[in-house]
Amino acid sequence: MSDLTAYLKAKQQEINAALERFWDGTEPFPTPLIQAMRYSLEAGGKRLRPVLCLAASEAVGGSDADVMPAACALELIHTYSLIHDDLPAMDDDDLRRGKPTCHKAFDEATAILAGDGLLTAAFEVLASAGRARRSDPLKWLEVSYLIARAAGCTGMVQGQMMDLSVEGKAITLEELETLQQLKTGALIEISVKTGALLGGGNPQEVAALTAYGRHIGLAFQLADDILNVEGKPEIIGKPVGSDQAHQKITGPSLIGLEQAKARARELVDSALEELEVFDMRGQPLAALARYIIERKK
Ligand code: GRG
Repeated sequence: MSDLTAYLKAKQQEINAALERFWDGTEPFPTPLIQAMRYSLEAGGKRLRPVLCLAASEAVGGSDADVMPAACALELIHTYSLIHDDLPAMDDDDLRRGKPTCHKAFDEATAILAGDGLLTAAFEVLASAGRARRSDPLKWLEVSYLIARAAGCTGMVQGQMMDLSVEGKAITLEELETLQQLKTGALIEISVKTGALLGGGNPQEVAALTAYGRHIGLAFQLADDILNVEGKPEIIGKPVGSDQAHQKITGPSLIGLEQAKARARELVDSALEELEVFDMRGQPLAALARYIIERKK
């Protein structure tokens, strides 16, 4: 795990430096909107999605620079989704990443707009990469399309809607996994896939890494649900037990804690099998897959 800790730290620093450059273009507007966007983006997230994007590029022999705009776009989208998810109309949470949620630190209207600003910024970053000198615009067009499909009404936003609409209803494990694949898994899967594509992976490599991403996406949500049962609030940065209090259907509530853990392990094993063709270059992805279910926050 200590190797992974060093790897994560190095990649997080690189990603944070790249994200920092986005604000240069906003200098004429030092408003509460920009402050709220920065507040949430810089609140101490793990940067898991961009790290996965970079690690997938590495696995196929690409560089971090090849994929960095996509990595940044994924974190911008992820942060927007958390701000909106915390709003009173959705989960109504007061704490995120150990700090007051965006609408608590600012106000509701500013938080809605900060989310809108971050989502739009993601596609600005992708389009900027496509129009930069020496870039292949079609490659960035394809990646923008794939990310839009994974984030919007055919992916994460659809999953969030399904999550709201099943409240209080009985659903099967299969239905729960479909919902969770969209809500959380789609963005994780596309993080890995875009890394593989932009890093120059061949079709077989892209397919294997996409399957890896799908497995760890589901495992990640299960791990999150498990942490909501037995995590430590001081480490997670928010209270635990909220799923049970809201009678939310989760892996642990549907099949029990031990079965949910076993399912998460099974998913990670399937993800690891997809990495067998990647030799040493797939090691960071293997460590990340294990980390997803071993993490404490
Ligand atoms: C509001 C459109 C819209 C979508 C929200 C992803 C999501 C959909 C809501 C988040 C709800 C939630 C807590 C889901 C569990 C999985 C998850 C996304 C956890 C947070 O991601 P981490 O652990 O967060 O990567 P950090 O803070 O490390 O970036």
